Amino acid sequence: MTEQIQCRACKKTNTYLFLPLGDHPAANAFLTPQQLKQIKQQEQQEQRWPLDTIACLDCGLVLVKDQLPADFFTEYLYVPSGSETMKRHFASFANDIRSRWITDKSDRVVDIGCNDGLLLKACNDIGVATLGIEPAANIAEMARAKGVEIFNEYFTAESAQRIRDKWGSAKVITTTNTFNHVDDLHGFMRGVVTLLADDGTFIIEVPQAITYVEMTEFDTVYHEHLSTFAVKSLADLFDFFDFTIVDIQPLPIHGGSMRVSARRTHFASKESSPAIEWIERERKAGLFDRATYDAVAKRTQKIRRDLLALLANLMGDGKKIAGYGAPAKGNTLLNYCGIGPHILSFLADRNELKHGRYSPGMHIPIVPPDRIAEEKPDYLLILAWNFADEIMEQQKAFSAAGGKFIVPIPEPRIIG
Ligand code: JHZ
Repeated sequence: MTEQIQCRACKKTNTYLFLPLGDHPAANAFLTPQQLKQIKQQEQQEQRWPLDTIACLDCGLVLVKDQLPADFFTEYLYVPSGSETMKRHFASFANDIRSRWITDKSDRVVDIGCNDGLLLKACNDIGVATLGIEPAANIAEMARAKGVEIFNEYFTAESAQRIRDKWGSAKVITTTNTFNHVDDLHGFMRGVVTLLADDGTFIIEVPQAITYVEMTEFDTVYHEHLSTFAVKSLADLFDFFDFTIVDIQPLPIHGGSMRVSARRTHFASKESSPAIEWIERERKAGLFDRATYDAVAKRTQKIRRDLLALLANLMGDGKKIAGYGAPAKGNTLLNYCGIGPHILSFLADRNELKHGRYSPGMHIPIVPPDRIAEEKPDYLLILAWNFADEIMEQQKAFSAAGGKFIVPIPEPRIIG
């Protein structure tokens, strides 16, 4: 199982294909009833691509090589606003930006991949000027409805110049959970170099490779999530552009993320960069060793075996099981484990954009959470396990009535 490809962060070719998860459809391609009918009539499956998880043994980037065709999504169904955790997270991030990096009333924060504008609305509310960059038309409209100014195109080295010509340079560029969707990281960084003010700060939030490894978060990899970053991957990438990491904050969201701030090296000191200590931690955690990834692959296979055995036992006892959450990562897990509507009668999710649709590949119906009280399943498999606490808190009535939860990651367990 070796395949040498070039790492999209450090550009080296010391890569190791350690976890082939099989052929998967696009994780966010929830099917409409018409699309599902068409697939069934033609006795076809939706389009699939190999989901091969690869590690760069030089910088610790965990990456997927195969990608969806350009412009695959004309509309995007993920919005962060359905979660109270995310609302609190972005409100606190907005305050952090204002207190640490904004020095003048005219300073502007540009958020690349601003989705429905949750972060920028929080910035606007505390008097910080903003601009959102969002190529997906449907969610760009949601951001506009919150009063956020939007540039409705992809961010590239070329569009960065047009943005700068129209709005001026950015004092802060943020990008939360977008960097991990970008194939051409070097092109993206050229855009950052063009748009960022000389004394500006570039802040990204991304899932961390170290928690991917330690918690066996195999499901967070899908064709849109092309990269899970180590601090070393970012430090190596920024080095090409003469940027230095000046701050790293670990974040609990999305199962373990980090907020990394970088500035032009002449505004920062390489010698005192927090990256040095973090990279040492990553080395100790085995992020640059083949054996670490062999162990992740083994633990992933064990999760599949244990979860399927647990669900089979419950069904054998006549228990009714449904899923809670229809996150993208849930579709990696469902397709990898082969868990379909014969096991989970529905997936309850608060995101209205997903209601009435079917999960890609496994074709489980997505319904509003009210259905839990109507159908009274005995168990809820929490696919959005990164929000398990918030979800269990909301579903107190379900547990009070005797319902139990199954959390699949880092190993399947029953709660309640
Ligand atoms: P959630 C997304 O991944 C998509 P996903 C994207 N690819 C990305 O980069 C990562 O985030 C970081 C629902 N829910 O956020 C809402 C409830 O129903 O873990 C969501 O559909 N009730 C852009 O899709 C899903 O669960 C609730 O109370 O894996 C959570 O999806 C809560 C809290 C959530 O991300």
